[in-house]
Amino acid sequence: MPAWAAAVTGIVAGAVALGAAQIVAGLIDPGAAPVVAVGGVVVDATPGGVKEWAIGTFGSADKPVLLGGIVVVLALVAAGLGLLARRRAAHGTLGLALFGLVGAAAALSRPDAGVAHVLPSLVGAAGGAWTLSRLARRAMSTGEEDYVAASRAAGRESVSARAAGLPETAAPAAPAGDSGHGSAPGDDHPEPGPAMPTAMPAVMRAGAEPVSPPYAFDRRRLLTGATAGVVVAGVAGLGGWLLSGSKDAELARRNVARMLPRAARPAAPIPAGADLRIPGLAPFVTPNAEFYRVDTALVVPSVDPARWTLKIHGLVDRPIELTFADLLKRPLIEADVTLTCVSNEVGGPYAGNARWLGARLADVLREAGIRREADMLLSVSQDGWTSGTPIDVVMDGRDALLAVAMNGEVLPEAHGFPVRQVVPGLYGYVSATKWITEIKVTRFDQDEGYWTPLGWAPRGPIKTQSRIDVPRDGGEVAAGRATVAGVAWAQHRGIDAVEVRVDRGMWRLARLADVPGPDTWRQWSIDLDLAPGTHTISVRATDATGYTQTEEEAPPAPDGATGYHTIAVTAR
Ligand SMILES: Nc1nc2c(c(=O)[nH]1)N[C@H]1C(S)=C(S)[C@@H](COP(=O)(O)O)O[C@H]1N2
Ligand SMILES: [Mo]
Repeated sequence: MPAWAAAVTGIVAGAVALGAAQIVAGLIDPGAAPVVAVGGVVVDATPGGVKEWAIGTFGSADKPVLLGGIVVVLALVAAGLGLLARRRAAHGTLGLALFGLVGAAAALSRPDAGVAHVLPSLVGAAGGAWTLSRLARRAMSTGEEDYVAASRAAGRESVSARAAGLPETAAPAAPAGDSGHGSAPGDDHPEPGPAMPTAMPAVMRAGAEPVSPPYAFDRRRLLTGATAGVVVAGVAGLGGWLLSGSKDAELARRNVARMLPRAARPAAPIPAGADLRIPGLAPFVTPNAEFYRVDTALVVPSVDPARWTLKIHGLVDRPIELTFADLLKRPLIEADVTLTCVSNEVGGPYAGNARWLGARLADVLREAGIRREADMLLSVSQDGWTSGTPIDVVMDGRDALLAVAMNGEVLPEAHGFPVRQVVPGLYGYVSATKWITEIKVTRFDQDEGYWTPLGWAPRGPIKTQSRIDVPRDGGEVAAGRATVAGVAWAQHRGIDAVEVRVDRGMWRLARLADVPGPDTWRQWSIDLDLAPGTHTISVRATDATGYTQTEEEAPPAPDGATGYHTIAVTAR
């Protein structure tokens, strides 16, 4: 078999392996799929800086990019296995078995794994090994089968295979790869005629010298087999994807939608003047579908609210375990809170504002009785991710919530269904645990949240920031009057002023939109006269403590970016 053909058998076997694994994972848990499990291990093992670089470079496409990268690497390895198997079939099987074990080990190592999580990888490896040997045999068996047929024909009719009009590939000397095979594709099992012997080739029974079967490579048979393999892999992969789709979770979300009580303390209506409705400016309320998403979960953890519990333990007088029904029985409050990610660059998109409905975290903690020495809540998500939140912040009266709804809808799966934390004023990595299942009351000198050992600050208060949304950086405007607008935030302190300057000139005060309280971002706008030419426009905000943003530029790590958002526009 030529090398390229061996590589093709390897790649197709790899595809079948992944497809088979996917469909088994679809039945068990999408997180048990080997690519996802290995991806998860890679994410957790990747240094923080690289992760942040990935989030910064690929944005919300970071997960598809990683999964795509893993698939490319796997394809190369699979091609290599095909080449190995060309030398010795056992090597291919061994290689696939090894990969099955790696996938199984990765799946088992995930924090939410059960023993069944090894199955997708093992079934996949078995399917891959079978495909590899099958394909290799198929690509090389033409000669054998035709030889058999020819021998039978010879035995019966005493004529040579050639004279009987059999394909040229029957001849041992047929040029590899270019055998004008005459049969139709898929005609791999010629029906024996009624008179044909069904056991040994006639030539052998006739006592002719045993000739080793004339193996020959048949490109067409390889390609039809490979196509079939790719189709099987595709169908299996798609089936697995559909199976693992969020059908259960969607159903659960609909059930929860019926259970959701009204807020015991509804939020005041959002002031009409909160949204300046300027095209291109982020709307005051971010629609759920447009809300930024940042997390380490390659597949969204699916949590059954009927089985969900929240354990609160550690430095408490009375450990408690709440069910979802328990949570909904509590008085729920509504709060408008803007979430922000610490990895947001100045001017970046990782901020969003929503109306959350949830139980007060402080009340729940008071029932558990927090010990004096405790200063941190280590909240744990279903998928093992953790976040360390300062207790004093949660207990100071702000609307720190165990949230169950977002903008009047049950929490979307990607945003933490069924329950997540929301704490105004803290970056998401130290507060906004999605798919939360556990809170360990502990101390900063004893425990660390997920990102802290990766170089991020243990505590993450949100820094005062402002952003220009309109006009777009690098865009063009008509010379003369131009509206410049954006958002500014300093959660739980509130924004008191926003200033804008053009070409490093004088700072001018922008007009501020209304806000329902200090926990959301605040829109602003200003009309400027822009002479023809290219200009830079900068913005800075002052919060209600009187602090004005620093011009000093700092990267997101370790505790949030600083500096003025500055854009360039050309007026024509
Ligand atoms: N379980 C879990 N919760 C998580 C994270 C995560 O990786 N896993 N990321 C946090 C970070 S860094 C941020 S900024 C917010 C983002 O919330 P969103 O995706 O709903 O916008 O979720 C937080 N909650
Ligand atoms: Mo974040």
